[in-house]
Amino acid sequence: MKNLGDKPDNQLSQSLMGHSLFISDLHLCASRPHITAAFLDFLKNTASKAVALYILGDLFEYWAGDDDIQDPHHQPIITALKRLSDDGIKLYLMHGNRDFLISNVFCDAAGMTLLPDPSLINLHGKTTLLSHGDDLCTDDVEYQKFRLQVRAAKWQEDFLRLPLQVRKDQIETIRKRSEDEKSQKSMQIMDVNQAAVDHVLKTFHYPELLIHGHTHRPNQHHIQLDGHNITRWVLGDWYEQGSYLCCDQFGCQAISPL
Ligand code: LP5
Ligand code: MN
Repeated sequence: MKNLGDKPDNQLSQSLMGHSLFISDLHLCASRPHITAAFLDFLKNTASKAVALYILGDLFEYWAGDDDIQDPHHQPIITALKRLSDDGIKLYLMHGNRDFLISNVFCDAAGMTLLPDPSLINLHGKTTLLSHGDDLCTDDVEYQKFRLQVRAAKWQEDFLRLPLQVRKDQIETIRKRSEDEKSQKSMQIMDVNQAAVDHVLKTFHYPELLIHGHTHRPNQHHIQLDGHNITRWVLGDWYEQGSYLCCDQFGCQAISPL
């Protein structure tokens, strides 16, 4: 597994040539086979023409551990990603709140490089900060408490020692609880907090672009911060149909539906 740092080093710099694609929140699962088919088609016919594909979290509905790699739903996805990687397309993966247990076994099999959240890159000449986006939802206090707990290395070590089926059963319980709690939360609470966005933009020295997913509210926001013009792109989910962001040296364009 290649695991890169959070500075815009040369390895992560895209040349001015070609274009890069960004997707997130596909939530792939066996019960939505048409979305898996749309993703496989996207890899074959769209991502194959790009220089790089960035998957900014929640590729899967959930990931219980890399020992689930042999699942019949996962295999064609891994094979298609590896084929693309072998063809020379750079594949980057960032953890989402549902698949943060993806580790090196998956990444090696799929030919992907795991990116930390957040990661700063040089995107065809533009400084660009990438994130899943859940860390920016600081008003969602209950979620942030949960996040802190399950992102701790010790917790993950203990969890991954449980048998796969026990892990899946526990995840089902959390998913139900999460759905119940989300129905009680306001849309505002589940969106990014502007102060958290400003803070990360300042920390990373005012990148020209911020690209993230998670909120499922695809949009383009123009931010003026301390005299800097910054664009925040929010990626769409793939619940009903696919969508992606395509960026080259001239700018970015949201494409939806596929
Ligand atoms: O994903 P989304 O957008 O639907 O909802 C998120 C937040 N919910 C989650 C939970 C996931 O959706 C489902 C679980 C993923 C599996 C991860 C694998 C490993 C974990 C295994 C745990 C046993 O992330 C939701 C946010 C929403 O985004 C918007 O930002 O609101 O957050 C919640 O609803 C969480 C609740 O507020 C708090 C849940 C507390 C559960 C406490 C259980 C204690 C036991 C846990 C064991 C450590
Ligand atoms: Mn998410």
